[in-house]
Amino acid sequence: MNLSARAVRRPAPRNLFVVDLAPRTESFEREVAAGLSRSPKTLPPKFFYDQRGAQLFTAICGTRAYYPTRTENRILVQSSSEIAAAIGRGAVIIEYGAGEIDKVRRLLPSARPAMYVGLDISGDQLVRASTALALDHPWLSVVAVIGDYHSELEAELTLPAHARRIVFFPGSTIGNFEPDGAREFLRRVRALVGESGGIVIGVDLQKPVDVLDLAYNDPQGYTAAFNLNLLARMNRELGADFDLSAFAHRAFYNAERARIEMHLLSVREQRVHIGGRVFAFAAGETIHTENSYKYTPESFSALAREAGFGLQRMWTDPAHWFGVFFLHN
Ligand code: AVI
Repeated sequence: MNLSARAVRRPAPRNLFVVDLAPRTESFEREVAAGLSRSPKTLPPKFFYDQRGAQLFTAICGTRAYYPTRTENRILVQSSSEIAAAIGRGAVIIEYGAGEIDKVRRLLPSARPAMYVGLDISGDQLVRASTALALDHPWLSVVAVIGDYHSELEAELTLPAHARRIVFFPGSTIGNFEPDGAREFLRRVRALVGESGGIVIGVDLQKPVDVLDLAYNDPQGYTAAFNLNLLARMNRELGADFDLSAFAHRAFYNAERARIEMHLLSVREQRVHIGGRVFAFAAGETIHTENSYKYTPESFSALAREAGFGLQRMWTDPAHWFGVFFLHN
C-alpha cells in the first residue's frame, strides 16, 4: 500500500504504517518565547504531551476525581452498537489525539472499519498503542500519524477513495480549543470527511462546580504534576532554569466563560532564563496553561451548526455529565 511519501517506519505488524509529521523543536522554543512575552503569560496546552506528560495524563484519566474518562467510556460501551451503526461498516476512522487508542476499540467489532488512522503528538505512546491495535486486529489497516491537529492529513496520506470518512474525537479535547478555534477545527473536519462523512465527538458538559474543581485538583496530585511538567519540559528541552518548587498548580472553574482554567502561579518574584532570554515573574503572576470549556447540549449543537455540521444524535449518561455527539454534513 502506497500510503504516504513520509511513511518513515513500518515496525513489526505488517498492517501498521507510521507517518511522522511532528513539528520540530524550534516551534516549541518559538512558541514558548512568544507566550512568555505576552501579558498575561500563556503557553499552549499542546506542549503538555511529551513522554512524561502523556504518562501523567493517563494517570489523571485513571483517578476517581477525573470523571470524564470513565463517563465517556461507559457511554461508548452502552451505546456502542448505535454509534457503530451511525458510523457504518467499512469506513475510514480518523482519530485525533489518539493517545492510548483505547476508546475506539469499543466500536471496532461492530463498525468493522477498513482503515484506522490515529493522530497524536506523543510519538512513543502512539507507536506503542498503534502496534498493539494492529496486532489485536490483523484485519485492520492501522496508520499512526505523529503530528498535531494542524497536520494536513489530506496532503500527506492517500486515503481509500470511496470509503466513508468518520473522524473520532473523544475525550472532550474540543474543550481545550477556544470557541473560534473549535469552529475552525470542525470546519476543517467537514472538509476532510466530505459530503458523506461525519464526526463522533466527546464533549464534557456543564455540571456542579465542586465536581469540576475536584476533577482538575485530584487528591493524588497528578494534575498538578502534569501542569508543572511543562516547566520541567522547558528545563529538559530548552535548557531553561525554572525552579519547580517556586511555582504552584492552580485550577478553577470560571463560570462566566464556562471553562476550567489552569495556571502555573509564581510563588515569589523571580527571573527565569531560556535560551539566552530572561523572563521576569512577579510574585502571584501566572502562566495560563489551559482552558477546558464545558458545554451544554444546546451550546455545543449551536457551535457545530456554526461550523456547518448538523447534529444527528447525542448519547449521554444518566446525570448528563458528558455527551457523545454524532455530527454529519
Ligand atoms: C485532554 N483534555 C480534554 C483534558 C481536559 O480535561 O481538558 C486535559 C486535562 N487537563 C487537566 N486535566 C486533564
